[in-house]
Amino acid sequence: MSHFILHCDLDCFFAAVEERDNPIYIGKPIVIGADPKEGKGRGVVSTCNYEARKFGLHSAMPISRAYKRCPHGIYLHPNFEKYHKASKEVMEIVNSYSDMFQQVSIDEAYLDISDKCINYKEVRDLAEKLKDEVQKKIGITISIGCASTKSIAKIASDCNKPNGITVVEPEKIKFFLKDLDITTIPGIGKKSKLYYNKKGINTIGDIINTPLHKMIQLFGKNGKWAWEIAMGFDDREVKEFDGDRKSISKERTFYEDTDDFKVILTKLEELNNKIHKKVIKNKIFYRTVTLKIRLEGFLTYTRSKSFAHHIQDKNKVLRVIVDLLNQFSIMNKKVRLVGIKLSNIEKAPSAMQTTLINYLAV
Ligand code: TTP
Ligand code: MG
Repeated sequence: MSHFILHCDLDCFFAAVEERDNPIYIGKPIVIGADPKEGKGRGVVSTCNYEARKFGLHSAMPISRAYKRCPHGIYLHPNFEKYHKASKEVMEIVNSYSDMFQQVSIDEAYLDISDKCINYKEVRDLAEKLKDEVQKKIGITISIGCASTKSIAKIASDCNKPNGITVVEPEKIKFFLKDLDITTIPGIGKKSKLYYNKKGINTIGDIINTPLHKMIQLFGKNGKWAWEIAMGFDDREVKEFDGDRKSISKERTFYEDTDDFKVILTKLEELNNKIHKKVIKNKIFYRTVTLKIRLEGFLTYTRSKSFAHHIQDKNKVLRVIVDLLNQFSIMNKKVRLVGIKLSNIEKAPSAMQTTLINYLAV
């Protein structure tokens, strides 16, 4: 059976929700993020609309730099409640097109529609219908990539943004990929790009023309992954929780760096609650808890603690997090990001046995 996979990604998501709710913003540069304080603000841009992108603005750019480039923009504080509601509504629609659904972030999801379509014409029609339904019911646009693998679908969804559908049939994968910059491969960022470029690899076509053993010799594991993606090899399935996953984590950047312990702890509690919703839904047990902290200036630290046995206990995790946070000397620096990771994970039922053994051993 052919595989038909969609990758759906909302267009400038937070900004799109703001435009939807305030039509007077349409056509003007909208920037969501920290308060720019006329160029003196700290923190970063969460996202911006296409008008703002024309001035070179993008996600994660310091808000002070954004303000210098675009002082006449409309700067808005993020309204997460609103974005989460919109995300949930969109994801419900996406999920209604297939049960094989995997949400991977607030604004992107994969959908396996292999049993719903028999050819790429039908795949395109389904994607069109889905896109129209989201636009009509939620009032924001979505871009969709359609292909036989997750990685090609993801790369494709970015090719016709905003509000576009890109279908890449299996026999056209190499043609589609060959001129794209290597950073379109998820996992090759700005830093790796420099390294790849030094070795003469600029486009995905250059990877296609390099034998696998050479890619491994030059770039190790990352090279092998990049080569497989370039060749269109990717057998990862669309599933809500990948059983092969080694960890589950969540992190957040503060809109303004903070040294307020209460604010930091509240954010960690929020992250812990979110992780545990997933943990419970997917019957995950874990042994190790890691706290991640990034200070202003981008120094990042992690501290971990492991339990003797697998557990699934939100309160225990929070206690560990508080302990780890207390051990942490932040040297009068402000905190930019916090994260929690649960690792050494196991899925029920074998994990259930472990806890049963623990229970009996008590
Ligand atoms: P993205 O899908 O990366 O960006 P986007 O939807 O704004 O724009 P595009 O049209 O290119 O897809 O991220 C989704 C949302 O996540 C984004 O609207 C805001 C938030 N976000 C941040 O808060 N910080 C970040 O650094 C990034 C990349 C995203
Ligand atoms: Mg998006």
